[in-house]
Amino acid sequence: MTKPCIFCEIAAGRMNAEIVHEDEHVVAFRDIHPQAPVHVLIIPRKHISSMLEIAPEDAELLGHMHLTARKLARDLGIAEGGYRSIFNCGTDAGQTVWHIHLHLMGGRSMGWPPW
Ligand code: D5M
Repeated sequence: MTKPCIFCEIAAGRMNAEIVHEDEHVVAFRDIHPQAPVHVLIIPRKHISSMLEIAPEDAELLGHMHLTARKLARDLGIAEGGYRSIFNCGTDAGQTVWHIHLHLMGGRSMGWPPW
């Protein structure tokens, strides 16, 4: 039997996570290995394994993910100082969970480029 997708399990409420937002289309929860004082993952309820797999019909969903990041940045107090929102796509980019997730990070100053 194939292992269930952990982010689908979180979205379905079958696995614990510190949820900070949920609606019909997305769920947002604290990253288990935070890399910044605020580090949240925003995921679609729909299973999409990587950003290579997004389709034209997902455009509205992806826009909603970014609007959710903006809302959470304000709610969690990182909008003023600035925040980073990123998708890692594929192994070289550091993707480890194969269900797309938008990292929302803030609360400290960050360097560029990321290594
Ligand atoms: O990011 C995957 C991220 O997912 C990584 O920062 C850890 C986080 N993670 C993994 N499992 C969990 C659970 N169960 N709860 C919360 N956060 C989790 P990537 O871009 O794929 O490297």
